[in-house]
Amino acid sequence: MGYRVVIVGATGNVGHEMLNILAERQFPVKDIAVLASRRSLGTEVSFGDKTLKTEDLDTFDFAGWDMALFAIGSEATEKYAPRAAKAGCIVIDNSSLYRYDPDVPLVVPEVNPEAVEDYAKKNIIANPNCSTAQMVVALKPLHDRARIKRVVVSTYQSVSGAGKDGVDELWDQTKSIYNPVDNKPAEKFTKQIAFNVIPHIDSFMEDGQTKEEWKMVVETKKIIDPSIKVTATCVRVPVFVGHSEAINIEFEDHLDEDEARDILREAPGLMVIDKREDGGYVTPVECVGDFATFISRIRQDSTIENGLNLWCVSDNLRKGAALNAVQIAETLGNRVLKKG
Ligand code: 11C
Repeated sequence: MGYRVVIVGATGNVGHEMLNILAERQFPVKDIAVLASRRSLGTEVSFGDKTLKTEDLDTFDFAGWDMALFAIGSEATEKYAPRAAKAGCIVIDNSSLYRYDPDVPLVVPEVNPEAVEDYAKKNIIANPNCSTAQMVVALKPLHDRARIKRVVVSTYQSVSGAGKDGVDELWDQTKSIYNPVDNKPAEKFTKQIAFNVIPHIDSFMEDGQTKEEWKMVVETKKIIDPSIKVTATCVRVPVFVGHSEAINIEFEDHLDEDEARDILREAPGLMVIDKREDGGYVTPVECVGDFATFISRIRQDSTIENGLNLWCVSDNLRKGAALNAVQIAETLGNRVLKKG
């Protein structure tokens, strides 16, 4: 028993975390293949106490494999995911390519686990954007109790969301900023990221929103409820790992802060740390490597009839990407494939 699992993009940040999490959660793996582009071919990666050699994505035969966790960009996904899906291997895709396709379920297992059962039209299941994943885990139990009308969210997103180049740019700029000889100009980001914040993630759309902001709107609707209105401002901050969000929620029904705190404490995937004292909240450096999404600063918004504010922090490489993908694999196993 167990699953034959492929990791596509095993040498990247997210692929690496997928391997760690499969091992940490003791996912029932029967066989595992780790794939990379020709450029990284032969690179070794760790899986538990094993060392695996990457194989060539271009020539790999997906037939006979149960599922493939894709952690490569949209362009490469477009080339390889249909090939895997056609060969009967279910694709769990971390890119944005299929998220908005009505024939592809977009799944956060704490929120809409039943949606994995709709995988068969394309043999593909999509993983949401990191900033959406952590927010919907917090919103769903509150929506079930008091019906959310509108969400206003501001994000504080770490540089690892932009990949290894983003992490390197923050590191290099931070080291060099007071040394004019060695000054590192902005390359990955559009402005200096060290000791700064940038109100721009992904490309601009015609209406002035960025694509990252738009993703939070449409993905929340697809995962929870199309009637929820969302407006977002997404900001890059000089933090290596961990996205933070200040979320303002307007409900149809009254929900007081104590009941909201109790609901969030009981909800799957969440950890409430909310003491009204110095340090009684979670910051991104404390969430790194954790599975939970942390909720702090729960309080009434007295400027509207039924409003709450909260602070939400999560490891964007985990809940925002690799952990959610592995949870989808677990859900698919438990609900559909049943080989675990
Ligand atoms: C960031 N949220 O922090 C992005 C990274 O659609 O999967 C993930 C982009 C995506 O830059």
